[in-house]
Amino acid sequence: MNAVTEEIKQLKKEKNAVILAHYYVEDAVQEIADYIGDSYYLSRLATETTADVVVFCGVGFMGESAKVLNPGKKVLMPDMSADCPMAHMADIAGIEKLRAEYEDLAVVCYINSTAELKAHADVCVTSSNALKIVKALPNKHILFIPDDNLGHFIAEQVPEKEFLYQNGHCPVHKAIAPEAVKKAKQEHPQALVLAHPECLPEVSALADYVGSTSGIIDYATKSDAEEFVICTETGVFYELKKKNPGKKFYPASAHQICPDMKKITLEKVRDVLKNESNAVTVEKELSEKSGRPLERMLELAK
Ligand code: CIZ
Ligand code: SF4
Repeated sequence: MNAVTEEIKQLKKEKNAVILAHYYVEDAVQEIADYIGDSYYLSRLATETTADVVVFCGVGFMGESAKVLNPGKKVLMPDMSADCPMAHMADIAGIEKLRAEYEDLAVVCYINSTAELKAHADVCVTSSNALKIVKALPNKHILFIPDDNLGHFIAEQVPEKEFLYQNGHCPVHKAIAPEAVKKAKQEHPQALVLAHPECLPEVSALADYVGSTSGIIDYATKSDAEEFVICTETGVFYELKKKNPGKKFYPASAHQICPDMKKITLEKVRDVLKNESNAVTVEKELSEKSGRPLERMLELAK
């Protein structure tokens, strides 16, 4: 065990802290985490933990959601500049304009968004429960923010509703080109293609399975297949390989790396634990307003 890891272990005990890591962070950070998962699972975990301090190894919107769901907990972010560009990709004035135009509009906000955007939404969704929730809404018009690609993926399965978008996207998933996926399929003809719905519709159309990061890991683990082409951030390879040492995993392209997730290092985890710095704060009114669509999500997803 290296010195930094040893220090983190000590500090964790001293401060009664828990370390949560997203699937997309560096392997070394996933290795020292108490729990690894997707953003929603980790935010919920923060509610259940008896720890006094939660270190959230992920990007800004994740720490923010964890804080909104657990206002009494101290949530620390190893790097405050680790931010998801997609989480900001919607325009509040535009949302309000559309509300005035369409009387029955429902604003559906992917959980991968800032608290400010959530505060302007009617309901939040994750990639796993979006279909169920959109179907359960009485509204015909759905403004899906901020991720167009997830929106399109859901819209295809609910043809009776009309979807509107605001051009948001994840640059990492969007950069996975359908041509690269086709090439990877040719190179590995036995492999199944597993994709995240943040990918372009042309990529999802080529996939054998489309689902959340946890969905992809479960699918590969339960499958009889031996080889897989993975269309999401390559951080998931850590858990995929751990759960499936005998199986082979290939990225569809060389660029499936989220630069913001990779800002989290062991040294930064140690420093925030030591100094109890980088605590997430969400102002009370914003916390209440963004908490409402999250609660509605939990209600509708039951
Ligand atoms: O693209 C991301 O950042 C994802 C899939 C996050 C999450 O866990 O929902
Ligand atoms: Fe944001 Fe995409 Fe990075 Fe996820 S992978 S944090 S959606 S930029």
